[in-house]
Amino acid sequence: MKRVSLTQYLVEEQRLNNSIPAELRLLIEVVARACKTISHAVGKGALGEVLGTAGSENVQGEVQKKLDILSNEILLEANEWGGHLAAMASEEMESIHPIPNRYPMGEYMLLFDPLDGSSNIDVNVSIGTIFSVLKAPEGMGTPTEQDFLQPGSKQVAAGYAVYGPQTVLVLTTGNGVNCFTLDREMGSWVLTQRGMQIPADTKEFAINASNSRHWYPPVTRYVDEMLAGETGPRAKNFNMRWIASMVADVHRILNRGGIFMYPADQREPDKAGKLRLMYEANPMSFLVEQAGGAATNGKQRMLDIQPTSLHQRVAVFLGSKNEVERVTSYHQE
Ligand code: P6P
Repeated sequence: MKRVSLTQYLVEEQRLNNSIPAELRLLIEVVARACKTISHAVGKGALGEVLGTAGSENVQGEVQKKLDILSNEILLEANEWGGHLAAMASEEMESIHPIPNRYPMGEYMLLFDPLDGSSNIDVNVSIGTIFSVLKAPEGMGTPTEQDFLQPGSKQVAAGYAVYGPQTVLVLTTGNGVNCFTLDREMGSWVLTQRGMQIPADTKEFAINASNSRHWYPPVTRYVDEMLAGETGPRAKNFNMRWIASMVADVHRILNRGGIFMYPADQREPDKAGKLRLMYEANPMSFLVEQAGGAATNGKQRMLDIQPTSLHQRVAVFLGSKNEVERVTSYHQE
């Protein structure tokens, strides 16, 4: 098959769908280059003296790994000078990161979880980067947190990189989902899957079952029915996977279907689960919908949620459409 690079894909997409203005194309290529750099650092493992904790906590109160901070810095430095961004926001930073005055401001805003799945870093399990792109509001002055608080339906691009046996970049700009594999010898991203589609039905579910005693009844009912297998109300057997890296679980679902769940539970109802809306749930939900799947917080479509704060958490149900609709319907009863 003729190799199509990320650049060629983006140029052709712009020509065909006029959906990737030059500045957005530059942004995507800069983020992709930063993911290559992160992949290189991650790949060194213990040889790179980048494993272990950094002795600090992030805004979530989570212990930061050295690679969390390094990945965040790589993304900030890569994106500051290009003139395509007005500001950035990251899981690893309390407040937004405006573009320094010495650089021109652009019309896009980038949000990211620089290294998702941190608990897996030191044990060599796949981790990744998640990113989301919004347009800066018309007439915006100095960017504020409020300018970021747009529903996920306003995203103009979203993607993730998985640093695993292969390094892949999965991307949507609103015209389907495509996967690029890093050719490490050439240092280039090569298109390896066009138009990824999630089957509407599945036999695989992903949830951290150690939290089951804290779940609300709709989730307990939904999971118990699957555990009952072919003799139960679903009349089929299900399999379970939980990698504890959202990027890896979502990548599996984009490739072969499944449902990913991180529900709100009774320990901290106000926090509504663990995952963050702006730079985890929204970009993944955009990708999943573009691949024919569905994504809700158990009550409403994820991409319709009006954010109220930059680091707000949300319950997440995403993947095979028929399963997401079923578990969401249980929440309505
Ligand atoms: P738990 C990783 O820390 C993360 O944010 C997601 O990537 C992952 O799906 C989830 O948390 C894992 O959470 O509670 O199973 O460790």
